[in-house]
Amino acid sequence: MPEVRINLPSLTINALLAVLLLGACSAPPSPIATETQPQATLTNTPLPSTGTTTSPPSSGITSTMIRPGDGMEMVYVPGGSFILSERGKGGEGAHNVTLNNYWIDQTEITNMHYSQCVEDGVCQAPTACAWGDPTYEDDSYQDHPVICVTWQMANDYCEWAGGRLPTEAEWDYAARGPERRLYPWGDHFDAAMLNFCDSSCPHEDAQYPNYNDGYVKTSPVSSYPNGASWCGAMDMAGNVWEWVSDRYAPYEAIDQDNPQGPKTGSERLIRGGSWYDDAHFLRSDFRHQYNPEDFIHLIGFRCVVPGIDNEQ
Ligand SMILES: [Ca+2]
Ligand SMILES: [Ca+2]
Repeated sequence: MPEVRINLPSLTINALLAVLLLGACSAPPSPIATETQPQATLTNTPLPSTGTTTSPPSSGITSTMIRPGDGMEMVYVPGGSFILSERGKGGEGAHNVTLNNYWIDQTEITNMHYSQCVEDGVCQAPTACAWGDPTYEDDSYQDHPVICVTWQMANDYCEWAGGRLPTEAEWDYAARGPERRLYPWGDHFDAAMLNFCDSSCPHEDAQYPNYNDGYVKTSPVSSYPNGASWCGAMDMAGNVWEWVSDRYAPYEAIDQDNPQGPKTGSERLIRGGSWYDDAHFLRSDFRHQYNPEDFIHLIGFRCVVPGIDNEQ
């Protein structure tokens, strides 16, 4: 796997300042953002969707920004303190976590996004899959999440794009918010909010024989705008599982600032469930450890960029 060595940090911060704009993301997310923004994320020549610009102190839960490296639209997550625990509210290992501000990708990384990194000679093309079939070379799947990527392939992409994989805590907070929701939209499963294991699902234990969500496998990203999380992130439940940066270990009941996860361990974490999963695995607090060298048709990823205002 080639190392990613490009001088993005200083370039990225300046460039991000240049393209900062107020978007239509809100809590609950405005449908305007989902109607107007996804196309912008699929172009190789990303431009702000409005002419409105502002300075970093105005960044808030309603802000969006285009990442220059790959054209991905990101949503702003204001830092905060919250409780993490193994399951639900007040489970094992409950501890307080405090995060700085950050931006998280509005959608999973698509085949179109990923192809830019492959064409740059940095990323490995996901043309093989240990389980399932890759969609990377199928033009009709350009706006679907990239799949069949190992943890390292995901990590390489995010570094190439000028970001990094989210920590588990960052992913969790973007999905569940300060209210600590059990799903991005609330505390109860709602089949209308996501691409999950519906009536067309090939899983032998499919539990929803009478509900059709419209997709047998992956769906184009942002297909369920009503299922957006509090900060406007799409498909945090379902479509594909998402690699996060942390190695797996049970939570310890020790308060932490910007936790990075264990320093050792053979497994990494995936979060959010997929088109192959039911409500149990799709809960936003479900932690699933996985072999980081596996590349299957259920796992993709998204990236984050630290908030500029953290440095002021
Ligand atoms: Ca489905
Ligand atoms: Ca997902």
